[in-house]
Parts: sequence; structure tokens; C-alpha cells
Amino acid sequence: MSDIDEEGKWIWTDGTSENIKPGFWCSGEPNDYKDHRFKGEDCGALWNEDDCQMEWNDVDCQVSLTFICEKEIKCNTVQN
Ligand SMILES: [Ca+2]
Ligand SMILES: [Ca+2]
Repeated sequence: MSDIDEEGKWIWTDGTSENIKPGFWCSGEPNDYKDHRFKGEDCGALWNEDDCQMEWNDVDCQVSLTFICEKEIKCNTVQN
């Protein structure tokens, strides 16, 4: 998920915002952190560091992390 198109408006890669809820973010996140190296944080990640226990954090989109893909499952109906 990302807010790269509109700061603060988080959407999944499919363009929806379903189930993006404030309670999933780690305390103080998303903070769009900026410094001399980073111009903000626009990509969402599961974070497990410091006070975050597998909660969401916004990070720089250039950070390399493992990821999860969603795939639609199609079932065929067998007719007798
Ligand atoms: Ca941002
Ligand atoms: Ca952050």
C-alpha cells in the first residue's frame, strides 16, 4: 500500500482502501519521515522493531523488504 499519489491517502496496489484502518499502524506512524536522505515515506510495511510488533510503518519506497502477493483463486465447478 502507498500514499505516493496523495499524501495521507493510503491505498492498496489495486487502488482500493478497504480495511486500511488507523489501528493497524504502529504508534506514531505513518509519520512520512523526512531528513537529508529521505524526502518522505510513501510505502507501507509490516514493522517488527522497537515498539512495533508486526504493525504498519510507512517507509521510503526504495527500502528493500520481503513482500506478500495477493492472488485471486478461481474454482471450477464440476457438473455431473
Ligand atoms: Ca507519505
Ligand atoms: Ca515511518
